[in-house]
Amino acid sequence: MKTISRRKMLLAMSMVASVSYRIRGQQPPKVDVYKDPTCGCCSNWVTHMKKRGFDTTVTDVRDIAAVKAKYDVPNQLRSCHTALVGGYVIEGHVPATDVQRLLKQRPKVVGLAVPGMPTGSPGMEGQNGRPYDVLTFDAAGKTTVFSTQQPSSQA
Ligand SMILES: [Cu+2]
Repeated sequence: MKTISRRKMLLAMSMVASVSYRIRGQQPPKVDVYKDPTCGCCSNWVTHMKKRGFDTTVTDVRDIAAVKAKYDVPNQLRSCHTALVGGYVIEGHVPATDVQRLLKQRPKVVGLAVPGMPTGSPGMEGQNGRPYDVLTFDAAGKTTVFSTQQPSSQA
C-alpha cells in the first residue's frame, strides 16, 4: 500500500477546508467567542459582530489565559476575549470589517489582534480615543499592521 506523507496529507486537508469554506461562504461566518463571564466589553464586541451578520457563539471561561495559550496568542498582544473564525484567531476588539477582509484574503497568519482594549474600538466606544492598529500575528509573535482604525464614540 502506498503511504502518503504527512505534508501531502496536510495539504489535502487544507484544500478540502478551503473548498468547503467557499461553499459555506453563502452562510454567515461562525464565530466562537471565549470570554470571562464578568467581561462587559467582550459582550459589547459580540453585539458588534452579530449586528454585522456573524453567527456568534459565546463560551464563558474562568481561565481565559489558558485559551490564549492554546491558540498561540502572543503575550504582548493579549486583550480580553479570544474568538475563532474560519480557522483564524481573533484577539480582542477587532472590527468586523477587518475580520471580513481576513476571511476574504486568507493570509498565512494565526490571526488578528487589537492588543489591550483601546478606547474607541468596537465594544470599547468612548470619548477621547486615539487611532489604533489592528495587527496580524503568527505563532512566533511576529506582527504586521493589517489596518489602522479611527476611534469611535458610538457603537
Ligand atoms: Cu474588552
